[in-house]
Amino acid sequence: MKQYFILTLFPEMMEQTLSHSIMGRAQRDGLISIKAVNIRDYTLNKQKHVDDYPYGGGAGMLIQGQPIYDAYQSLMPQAAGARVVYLTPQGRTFTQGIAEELAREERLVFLCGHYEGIDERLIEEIVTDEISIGDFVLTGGELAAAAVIDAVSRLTPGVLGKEESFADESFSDGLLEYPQYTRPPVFMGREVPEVLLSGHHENVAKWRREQALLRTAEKRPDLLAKAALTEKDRQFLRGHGIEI
Ligand code: 4G1
Repeated sequence: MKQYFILTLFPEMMEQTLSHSIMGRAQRDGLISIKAVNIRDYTLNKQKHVDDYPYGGGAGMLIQGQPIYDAYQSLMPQAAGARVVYLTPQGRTFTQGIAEELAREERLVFLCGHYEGIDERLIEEIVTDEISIGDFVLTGGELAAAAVIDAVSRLTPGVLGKEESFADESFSDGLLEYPQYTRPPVFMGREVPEVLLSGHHENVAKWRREQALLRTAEKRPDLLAKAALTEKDRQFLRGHGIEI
């Protein structure tokens, strides 16, 4: 059982977000568990404030160290020794490789910031990993934590069914998906590529590989540079004037 502990001001948001589809099934199947702790439950003032002004002035507020630290301590001894992942724009950018690294852990603690972030001393004291899901502005770290938990859970044995995990393998070679079609054979005057209707499995596989290569070269050349390509793939791309 993979255990996730989340320190957040919005525990219901985390529980709800992660209760659907594959994540919901994984929890019901006892493959993963999610315990979201409300940082606000650990405030010591009667107004239940968790934030305060930054020393030195400036815009916005910060979550104080004390309620986060006490919320973290409430997870002991269950989460003792677990890595503590702080979702923050200053972290290393999340990748499938980092998901694979985190999937090896039995227990993970996630810390979600709000307002302008959290007191630096709390980061120094408990955080082991700083991760960002990308360069844009969010209201809080919750959606970032949900994205990381989803990606890591999919790598946990049993979480995906046979079909689902087969479909996932395509990303592992680092290419984009080939174009896909379902019924009907003609939609809005557009036909499904003939090869897919031919029943010729070898030709279908070849077409799909080539489409994945062309599509990745066109839309995400950065991925192509890192992809696991065969000599045949390289030859095909060269034949299409794509140098790698
Ligand atoms: C400066 C984005 C601030 C945002 C520069 C991706 C963003 C956590 C993430 C911000 C957050 C940039 C993330 C910004 C995030 C404190 C609470 C930080 C929300 C907060 C590019 C607000 N991946 N953002 N600041 O968005 O937590 O993980």
